[in-house]
Amino acid sequence: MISFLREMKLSKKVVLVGPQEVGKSTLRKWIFEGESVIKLLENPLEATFGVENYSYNLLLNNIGVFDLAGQENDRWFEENVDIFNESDLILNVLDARFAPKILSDKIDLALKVEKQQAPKSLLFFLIHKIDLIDSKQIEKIKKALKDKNVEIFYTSIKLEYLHSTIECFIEIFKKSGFEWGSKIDFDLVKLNTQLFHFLLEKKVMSLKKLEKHLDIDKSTLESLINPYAEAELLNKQKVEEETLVYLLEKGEIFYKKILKTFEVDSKTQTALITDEDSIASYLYGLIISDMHGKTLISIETEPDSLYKALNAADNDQFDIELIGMFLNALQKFSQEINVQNLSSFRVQGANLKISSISKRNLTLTLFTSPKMDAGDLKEEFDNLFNLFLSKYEDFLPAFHKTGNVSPFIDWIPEAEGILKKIIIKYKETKGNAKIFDVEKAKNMYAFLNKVDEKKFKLEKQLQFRNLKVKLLETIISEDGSKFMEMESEITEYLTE
Ligand SMILES: Nc1nc2c(ncn2[C@@H]2O[C@H](COP(=O)(O)OP(=O)(O)OP(=O)(O)O)[C@@H](O)[C@H]2O)c(=O)[nH]1
Ligand SMILES: [Mg+2]
Repeated sequence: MISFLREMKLSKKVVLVGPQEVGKSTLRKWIFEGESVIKLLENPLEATFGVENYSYNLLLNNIGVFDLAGQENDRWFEENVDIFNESDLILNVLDARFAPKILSDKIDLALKVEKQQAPKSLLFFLIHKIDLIDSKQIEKIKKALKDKNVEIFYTSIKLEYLHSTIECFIEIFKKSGFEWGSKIDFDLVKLNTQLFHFLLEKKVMSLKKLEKHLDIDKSTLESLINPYAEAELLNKQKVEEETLVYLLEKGEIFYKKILKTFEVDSKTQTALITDEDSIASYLYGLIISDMHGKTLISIETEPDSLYKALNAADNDQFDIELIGMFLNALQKFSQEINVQNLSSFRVQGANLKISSISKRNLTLTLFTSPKMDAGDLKEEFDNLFNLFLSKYEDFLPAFHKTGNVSPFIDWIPEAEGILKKIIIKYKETKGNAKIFDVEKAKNMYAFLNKVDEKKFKLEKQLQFRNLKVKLLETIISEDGSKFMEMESEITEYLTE
């Protein structure tokens, strides 16, 4: 199941299509391999034959790129339309010098084929080589295409256009959800909340209807529902030919409380934490729970900090147990969830971040303020979790049998001390690093592209290209700390 989801979500199919010599392979080489644009313009690539497949890793995504031959463009849109099947992203590259009418026809044809073959795919058009036309012609094209319901980017790899072309690709990748894994979590959280939402609204739904409404297949739906059924939050019942699903009272309470729990608006929340720079203003606390959602231990960074943060929305019967259960249901789908932003819970005013790590059937869940990026401290929290696991190694089997959590309480003072140290260190190193200057990074990326790599030895050329691809990744993911790490290395090239 997990590998299925990984495959489904993390491996993306990208198709580059368009007439011959429009610049498809050039764009691929530049974006995914970091090849110098100067070189690509001076020494053109050979024409592509048939389809060339490449596999790239951008951020956490494994991206399969299908670079299609322009010579066979008619074939891709007529006989061999299957090439588009299951695409996540289709980039249709067109030459800016084409007459508006030709551009318009090509767009219509691509839209038609996409609708038939890959309705779930994103389709973007790149009107490329705009360096070869003047601004009047661009305006003409824009005017001619203004009624098309499509997204069009105007690009060129000539230096003076590079900055805006980079912007285009960042937007394309962001829109395509090529992120560092948060996409998978977003979908999972949404799936779980939608399930409850539909059941609450409709009272009873058949498996078939749920499949359709949630837009997932049968086995995914089963894996989604079964943990909740086991926990007696919902029930499945076979009636004649159909299996009906409905929420049990416990499930209804569970969902309503979860929603309420996350309805923490920013005003209430900041009011909770009096000292803006206190440990609890970064990390409210953590809980460790088992695969059934039972809490082994919860640790707060200040008295009641976690309780207050979770309980701000006048939810007096708050039960920490519920959170673990919900998160553990999500865990059935992914080894490590990282719910970046709780707006994905379809709850307004959410102002709380949750990240989890799973090990040996247990889950450690962190509750942080939005100003903190728990991802930066992954290693530290990993170590903390390992410490817990080794400390209680002998006791865990007994816990699984009896559910007795009392021995874990002894660990609280030590864990609190470690959490304090982690946050103090985070605050120190964070400094100005957290403010990620996207503009600066983009400018650097544009500058790097101007560096004539021919002056480097081959080995250094490769390092340099790699650096460019990495920099693009940090820009897309807005990863400030990674950028800081790379900054001096980049500056070295810029001053050389
Ligand atoms: N002026 C200009 N030329 C470009 C630009 N991008 C690519 N080229 C040139 O366009 C030519 C064709 O590039 P390719 O990437 O091989 O084109 P393709 O679309 O892959 O062509 P096929 O493989 O035949 O389908 C090369 O000479 C590139 O240097 C650009 O932005 N401006
Ligand atoms: Mg090509």
